[in-house]
Amino acid sequence: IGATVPGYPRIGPNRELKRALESFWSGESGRDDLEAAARAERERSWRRLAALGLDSVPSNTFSLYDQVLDAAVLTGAVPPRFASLGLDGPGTYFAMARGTTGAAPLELTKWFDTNYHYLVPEIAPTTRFHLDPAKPVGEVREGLALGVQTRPVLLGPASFLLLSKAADGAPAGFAPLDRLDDLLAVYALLLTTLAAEGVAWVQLDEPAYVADRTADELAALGRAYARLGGLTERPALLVSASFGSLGDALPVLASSPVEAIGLDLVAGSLPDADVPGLSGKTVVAGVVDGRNVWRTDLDAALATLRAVEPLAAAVAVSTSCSLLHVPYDLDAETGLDPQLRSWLAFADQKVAEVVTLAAALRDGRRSPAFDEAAAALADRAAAPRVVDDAVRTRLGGLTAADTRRAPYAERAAAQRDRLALPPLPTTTIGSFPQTGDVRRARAAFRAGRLDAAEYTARMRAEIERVIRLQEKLGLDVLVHGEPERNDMVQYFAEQLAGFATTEHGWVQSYGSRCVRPPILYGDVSRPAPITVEWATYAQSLTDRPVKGMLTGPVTILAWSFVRDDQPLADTARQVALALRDEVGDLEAAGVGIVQVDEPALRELLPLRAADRPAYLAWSVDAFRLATAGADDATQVHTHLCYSEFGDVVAAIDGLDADVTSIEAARSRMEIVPDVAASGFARGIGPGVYDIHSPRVPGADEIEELLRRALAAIPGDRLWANPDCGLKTRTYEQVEPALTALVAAAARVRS
Ligand code: THG
Ligand code: ZN
Repeated sequence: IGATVPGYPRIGPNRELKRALESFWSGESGRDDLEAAARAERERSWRRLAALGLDSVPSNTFSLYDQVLDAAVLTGAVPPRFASLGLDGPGTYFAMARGTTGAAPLELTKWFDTNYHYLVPEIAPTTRFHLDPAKPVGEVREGLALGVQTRPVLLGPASFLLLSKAADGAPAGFAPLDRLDDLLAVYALLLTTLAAEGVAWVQLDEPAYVADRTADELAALGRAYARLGGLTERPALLVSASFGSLGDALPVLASSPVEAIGLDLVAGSLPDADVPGLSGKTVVAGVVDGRNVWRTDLDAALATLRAVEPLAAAVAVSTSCSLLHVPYDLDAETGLDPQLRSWLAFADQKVAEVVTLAAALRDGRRSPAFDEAAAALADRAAAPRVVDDAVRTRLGGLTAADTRRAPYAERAAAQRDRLALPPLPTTTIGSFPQTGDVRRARAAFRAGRLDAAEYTARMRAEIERVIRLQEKLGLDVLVHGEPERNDMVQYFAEQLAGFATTEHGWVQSYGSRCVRPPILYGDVSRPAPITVEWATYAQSLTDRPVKGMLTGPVTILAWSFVRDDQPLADTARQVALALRDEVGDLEAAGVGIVQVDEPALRELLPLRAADRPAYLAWSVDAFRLATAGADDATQVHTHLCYSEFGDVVAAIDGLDADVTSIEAARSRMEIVPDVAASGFARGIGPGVYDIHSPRVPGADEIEELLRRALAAIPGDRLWANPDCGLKTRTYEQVEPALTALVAAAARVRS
C-alpha cells in the first residue's frame, strides 16, 4: 500500500457539493446537475491524490450526504417507511436523510468524538439485506477511466451494526448485531463483485472497536473477518480503525485472515505487548493527525514508523483518520498570517507528509522536507505569540475557591429577591431566527460595504424587534437573539486572543451543513469585552430580565482546532478565565442572568470508560472556573443539546449551574424521572418545544409535557423553554410555538 489516506473531504474546495445539493433540494436544478457536480468532485479528488503521490487512492469516500447512510443503502437496510414511498434512488436516499411529509428521517448523531454527524440506520429482525453495489462499483470504474486504480472504502459490517439502532417495534432484547451473519452474506457478495471489477484492495472501517466492547462484540468481529477473509475470490483486505486504540480487538483482527490492519497512532498508540499474528500483516500506520491542522513532526512520525517495523510484515503510511475532518488546502488561506501558516497542514499538505514519510521509510533518505518541518516546529515552540505570561501567572494563582460558589440555597434566595420571577418561568435558549436581512448586514459589514455605525444600528434595530416580540408574547426571561453571531464558537474565537480564523476552511458537519473551526494556537485571553454592549443595549429596552449569552469553554474547544502542545485541560482553563472576565463584566453592567452553553460537553466524552473520570473532572472544572466568579444574586444558566441525561448526570450536577436547560420534547420528557432519581436539585428546563422540526406544537400538548415534568420536579425549580436555540427556524413557526408555550405555562401556573 505504501502511502495512503483512509478518506478525503468531499464537500468541494469551494463547497461546490453543498451548493449543488441545496439547489437540487430546492428544485432549482435536476438529478443530472447534481450528479455532474458529484462526479466533478470525485474526479478532482482522485486526480489530486494521485498527483500528490499516494500509492493507493481511496474511493467510495465521497458521499452525497453521509457514508453511514451510503452503507445502509448499499446493504438494502432501507426502513419500510421510506421503501414504501415509491420514490426513485435519490428520492429515497434524501428522504432517509431529511425526512418527507409522513416519514421522519433517520436520527442524526455524532460520529465518535468529532463534530461530524452520521445518520443512524434502523435494523429490525425482518430487515431484508440485499446488495446494491452501484455506488462503490461505479466509483471504481470512474477512477479506472481516469487511469487511477482505487481502493474502495466501506464501513465494516460489525461497526455498521454497532452504530445502528434497533428499529421501533423490534422485540425487547433484539440488537442489530444479531443480524451479523445475514449482513456478512451481502458483504461477501460485494467483495466478490469488486474482485471481478479488478479491485486489488478494499478497506473496511471498524472504528466502533476503539470503544469498550463486550466479549460477544469482539467475537462478532472475529467471526466477520474469518468469514470475509476466507472467501476465495476477493480483494486483499485492509481493516482500519480510527479515533483510538483497538485494544482487545487488535489480537482478534491479527489472528484473522485479513492482509492489513490500519491503526490510529495519534489518538491511539502501539500495543505494548506482542500481538500474535500481527507479524504476518501489513500495518497501515496512521502517524499523521487526520483531524487537526498542525504540521507533522516528521522525525517523530518516522521514529514511530520504525517502531512499527519489527511488529509487522510490512509498514505503510497513512493519516490517523479520514481527512474529512480538516479543510482541503492551506494554500487557499492567503489571508492567514505567514508565520502561523508555516505551522499548519490541511488535507493536501497532510497527504504530502504521508508521501514524504513513506519515501523515507522505503529508502532511508531524509528529504529536505524533514528539515523544513523541524524548522517550522522549532519556530512554533519558541514563538512569543504562543505564550502569554500574564495568562499563565493568573492561572497559577488560582485556588479551589475560584471554582466554588455559595451553597445553592443561599444563591436561590438571593436570586428570588432580585429577579422576582413567577413559578414556571418562561424563556428561550438564546438565538432567534436569522433573517436574510441580518445575514446580509453581517456579510456587508465583513466585506467593508457597511460601516461600523450603520452595522451597529442595524443589529440594534433587530435586537429591539426581538425584545418587543418577546414582551408581546409574554416571556419572562428575555434574550437579545444573537443577530451579530455567525456561529456560537467562531464568534467568540474572532474576539479572543490566541485564536485565528480561516476564510475557506470549511469542514462538513452533516449533509450540506459546514462549519469553519477556528484555530486555537496560543494562550487565550480576552482583549476587550465581547458581548457586553449588545446585552446591555437589550437590557436597556425592557424591565424584564435579559440573559447574557456565552459559549462555554468545553464547547469552544470541541468546535475548534486545538493546540497539541499542552494538555487540553490547560487550554480549557485559559478559555474559562477569559469567559470569567466576560461574566464579571456582564454582571457589572447590570445583567442579572448569564447563560453559558455547553452543548458539546458530552461530545468530547472519551470513547473508553477508563478515560472518562479525568475528562469530566477537567471539563466540569473549566465550566466552574468560567462561572463561579458570579455573585450569589446572579443566576447562572447552562444549556446542553442532548437528552441522555443519565450518562453524564453527575457531571451536569457538578457544573453547579442555577438553571440547566436540556433537550426533552422528542422523548416526551423521558429524562425527567432520571433527573428526579439523580437527586439533581437546582433549576431545570426540559425542552417542551422540539425546534429540530418545522412542526408547531399546540398549547395543549405543551401543557401536558409541563404536567409530566411537574410530577417529578417541584414547580419552583421547573422552567418552560424550547429544546434548543431558534436560529434554524422561521418566525412563522416560532411565533405561534412560543405563544403556545407561554399559554401552557400560564395554565399550569394558575
Ligand atoms: N456550531 C459549530 N458546530 C456545531 C454546531 C454549531 N456542531 C453541532 C451542531 N451545531 C451542528 N449543526 C450545524 C447547524 C447548522 C450549520 C452548521 C452546523 C450551518 N452552517 C452554515 C452552512 O453550512 O451553510 C454556515 C454557517 C456560517 O456561516 O458560519 O448552517 O452551531 N461550530
Ligand atoms: Zn441546544
